Formats: sequence, structure tokens, C-alpha cells
Amino acid sequence: MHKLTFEQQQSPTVELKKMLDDSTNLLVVSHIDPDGDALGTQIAFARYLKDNGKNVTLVRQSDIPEKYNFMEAVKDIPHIDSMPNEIKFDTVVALECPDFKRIGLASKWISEDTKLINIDHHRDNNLVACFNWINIKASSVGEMAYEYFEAVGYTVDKEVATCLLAAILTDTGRFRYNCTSQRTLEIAGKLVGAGAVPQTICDEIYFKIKPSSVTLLGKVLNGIEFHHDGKLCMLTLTKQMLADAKAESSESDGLVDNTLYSQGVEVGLLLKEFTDTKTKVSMRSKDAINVSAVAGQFGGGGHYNASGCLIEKSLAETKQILIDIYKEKLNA
Ligand SMILES: [Mn+2]
Repeated sequence: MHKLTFEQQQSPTVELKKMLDDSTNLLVVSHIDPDGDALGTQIAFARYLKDNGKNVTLVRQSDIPEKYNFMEAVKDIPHIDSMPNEIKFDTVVALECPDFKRIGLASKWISEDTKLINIDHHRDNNLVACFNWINIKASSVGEMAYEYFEAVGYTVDKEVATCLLAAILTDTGRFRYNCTSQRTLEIAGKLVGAGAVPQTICDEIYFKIKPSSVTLLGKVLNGIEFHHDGKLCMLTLTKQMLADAKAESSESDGLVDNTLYSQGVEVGLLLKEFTDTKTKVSMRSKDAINVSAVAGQFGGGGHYNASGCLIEKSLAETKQILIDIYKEKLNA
């Protein structure tokens, strides 16, 4: 059993390659509710293994957001419900799964004699596997996969390059987050050299929004409020707005991001009417304020700068409660 290795810069090429070379039937999984990094890297890694003559199976437990359908192999990832229980894998490659819970139902195929390979770039990875490669300085598992491919001399084609660039683009917020390093951009350059087209990937993921979602955004932004000398920005979403925009509830994903775009804002909130007595709250902050501490007061959680909770009050009551709480936090 290998120890977890944090802040590891180099790809553990030799050991990882040997383990993969010695495997015959492999399953490649990523976490439930996969994002661009999870999907792009899952597909790229599977292609590498197939090109090396392995029997490779992919699996998903969640629906895949439509915006990722441009990665053609997405359609070849079967839903776990359509797969027989009794398949056997000698090796399972888990991509950015911090624990067994995030692997989801696919963990049923991991037994004592399965070689589990754990590849991640998150600090909180607790999945102790046969082989652990954790590089918290990497922007994405897509970046890590590329490092490995380059180290073993695997040449990526346009399809693999597209998936890896999609992974890196999404996990860096289009090269904006502080995980974006010189190496990230070098790798992105190499992927473009291999045929990935940044404009196409960005258009597919970010600029094919449903008209109903844009209509909903307009309604929500129309009610924008600033409090506490502009340090608190608040958006509210009512059931009526959803109905008027003919939008699904899931189309409110990401709306909260609009709260942090303006000058002077330190905390952004999206209050979403759930029932007459329950309000869902998404919280975002710039560096100074820990919003997960506030979400925690209401039984929620998340990260320092991004968290959420369900408050058992009406929308109007919730609004006042949060204005009061943040008045103190923002020294307003
Ligand atoms: Mn990631």
C-alpha cells in the first residue's frame, strides 16, 4: 500500500505505467455529477488504455450535462444501471474521487483483490488506494493525465487533446483561477498544437445557453440589490420568475456567480424560493469572508468561498436574516 503523496510535482511514470501495463480489464471512473475535468480526463485516459491494447470500460451514474456532448465519446459512457453486476475488473482507475462515496455505485466493483489507482489534484483526497498520485499543484486531473502521457511518450490526437483541453479550461475557469500555472498554459499550448480548438470548446461549453436560461438571468438581474456600502450583492429567484421564463429549476445553476462581478462586492448571495417557508441560499465570497461558516449556522456547508444552505423561512424573512448577519461580518 503506497502512502498518499501530496504536492508531488512529477508524474510517477514508471510505477503507474507498470501497474497499467500489468492490467487487462480496467474500469475508469470519475465522480458522480461529473464536471468537464472529470469527463474529459475519463475519456482521454480510456483512449490511452485502449490504444495500449487494454479492455477498458467506462461508467457513469449521473446524467451528463448536454454541454459536454461535443466530446464524442461521452455517448459511449454507459449508465451504471445498464451494466451487469457480475463484471470483473482487475484494475479500477478513479479520477478525482476524494472517497468511495464520490465513486458512487461503481465502488461495488472494487474488492480486496482489485488494484485501485487514485489520481487527483484535490487536497482533501482520502481515498487510500493501491496507488495514489495526488498533485495539489496541478490545475486539473486533465493536466496530470497529460503529464503522464507525455512522460510515457503517448502522442495525443485531436480527440484526446480536445477532451484534455476541455478538462483544463473548465477547471481553471478559462485560465482565471489561481491554479493556472505556467505549466498549465504550456500544456494547453501543446493540446492546441495537437488539434484542440479553444474557440470551439468554449462555444460548446459556455455559449450555447438555452434562451429560457438567458431570460431567467434577465429577470433575476433585474432585481439585483446592493447592501452594506455595496459589499453585499443579493439576487433573488422566485417560482414566478421560473414560470415566466419557462425555465427548469436546474437552469438557476451558476446564477450566483453574477453577484461577484461588480466593484466593491465582497459577498454574493442567491436566494431561491423553494416553498413558502423554505429558501435555498447560495453564498459566494472573495477572499476575506468565510461563507461556509454562515451556511453552517443553518445546517449547510461547502467551501470557504462557496457554500450553500436551506433556511426554513420565507424568502422575505431569509433576506432580512442574511442582511443582518452580513452587516456584522462586513463591518457595515
Ligand atoms: Mn478537477
